[in-house]
Amino acid sequence: MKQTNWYKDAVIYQIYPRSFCDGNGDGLGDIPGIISKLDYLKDLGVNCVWLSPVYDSPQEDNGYDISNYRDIYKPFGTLDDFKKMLDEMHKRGIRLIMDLVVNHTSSEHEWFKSAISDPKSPYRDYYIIKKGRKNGKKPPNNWSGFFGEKAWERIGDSEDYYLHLFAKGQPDLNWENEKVREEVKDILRYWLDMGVDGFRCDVITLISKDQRFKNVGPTIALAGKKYYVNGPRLHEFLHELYVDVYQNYDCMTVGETVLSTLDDARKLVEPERQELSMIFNFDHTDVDNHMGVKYFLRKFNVKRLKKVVDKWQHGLFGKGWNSLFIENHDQRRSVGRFGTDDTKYRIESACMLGATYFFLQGTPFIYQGQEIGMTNGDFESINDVKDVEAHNIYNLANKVKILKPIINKSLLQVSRDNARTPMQWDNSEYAGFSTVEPWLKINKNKCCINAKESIEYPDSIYHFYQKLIAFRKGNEVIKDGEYIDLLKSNSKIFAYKRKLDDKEIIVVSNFTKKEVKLPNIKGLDKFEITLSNYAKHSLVLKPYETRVYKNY
Ligand code: TEU
Repeated sequence: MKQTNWYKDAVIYQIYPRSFCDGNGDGLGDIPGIISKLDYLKDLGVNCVWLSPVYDSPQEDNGYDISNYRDIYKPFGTLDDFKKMLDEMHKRGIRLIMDLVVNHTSSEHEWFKSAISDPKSPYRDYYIIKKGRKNGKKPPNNWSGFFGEKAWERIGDSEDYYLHLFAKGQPDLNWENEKVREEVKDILRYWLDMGVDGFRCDVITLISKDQRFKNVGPTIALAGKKYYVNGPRLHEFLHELYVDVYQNYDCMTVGETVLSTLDDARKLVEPERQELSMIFNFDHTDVDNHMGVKYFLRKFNVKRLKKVVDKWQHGLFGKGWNSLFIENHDQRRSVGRFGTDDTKYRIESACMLGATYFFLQGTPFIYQGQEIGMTNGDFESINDVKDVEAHNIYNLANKVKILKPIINKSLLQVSRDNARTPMQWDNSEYAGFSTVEPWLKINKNKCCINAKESIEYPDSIYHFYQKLIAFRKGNEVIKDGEYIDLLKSNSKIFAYKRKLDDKEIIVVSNFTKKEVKLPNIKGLDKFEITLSNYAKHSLVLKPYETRVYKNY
């Protein structure tokens, strides 16, 4: 089937189902809730949704632990609800991409239950099960995983262990086994045949493990990553999925590629290699931490951000396609981050960040609530957060003395639950999200930060996002133009140009809460301002002011 590359013209809205809208009054978001908000998404202007997992799951990691890939988690609805949602989205010109979580399953999946209960099970080899060292007293090697735990769990009192790079309830699949790959292809076809338009591929760069399962020397975190990130057969496995499945549908894939470098990314997205349509790189989410560890917070500096953006914009130009995002369900909220302010200048800040990333080359993603400037959760203690990652790290910090003060200080601030508080639809008791107490604490600021208010107020962040989306639509300069950083060494302003033949767009953003003199940008007097978060403009940029100029 002809691939139309529709994703290059998409603006994708991410829905985290348990926190979006509760349609049946049980405190948990669900599919009927999503259906009731589709007109809201259409009015915003997005034309694609990425839906975080809705499959059957014990929810140890909020659905990223799947126990049945062909059914829906009951509290979220039924398959019929899902089909209705898909149909209603398509009717509104909105495509749907699903989350594909196939590095691991849930430990409640039938395959895993069979694999561990019977050493002769045909499913034993679906997982990575190895004999421990010292007659089973020590795990097969010293690898550790993403949630601050050892990567191996002993199977009962046997000598065997299974590998889990995330929580214990998320055993890694053995992609060396051809049967596993065939199962994955069948799952893909099942959803594509139902009409879904593509997949966001969870931790896809972890699927191939170095089969020597070697020990590694001391490391701060993620011991063994050189053996399990971008493993030896990664590209071969992805190409196989493309050839056997993706190329038969007009679909797209976006890989979540933690720890990938630009060189890795090129290999993943160069169209002629036939692997993925695009990837999420996380370099910009690491500009405010040390050594890529989010708990080791570091003061933000816009020059570092510009450097990362420049690298990726040039690095993939003409070679592959970028994804653009500032939030997702694993990141804390963007407003209040990246040098911005989530109190006095919340609206200015949110609009400025929006304009700065929206006109880069690539497909923009908006995470639910970002379009109304939702802020981090107002958590007071670890008891307010539910995320398995936060609790595992908290327990680890309590065991490791030197980590304790660092983690205690940053845990609530960087917890993934900051992005997972219920969507604030209005000012009612449960924020219009539910009619009962929700699964996670609603932020008190629902009183003034909510979708209803944002829709009513003409100068809101929501209406600014509508304009960002409308301006991007069909704009060839934004889609295909080259990227030029205009003020590389300026430590307050992010300014870039997009250029296609003689058509040019310039974005100028003040990343500080102070007024800053507009620097001299050659030829700017011939441009006109087409979008801004301030009504009046002078030779001084106001706090968090952003201006989008064009010369045509
Ligand atoms: O995330 C992968 C991942 O690397 C994150 O766990 C990341 O390390 C962490 O959030 C940083 O704080 C994906 C999903 O997006 C995440 O929600 C899942 O928990 C994880 O995979 C396991 O499926």
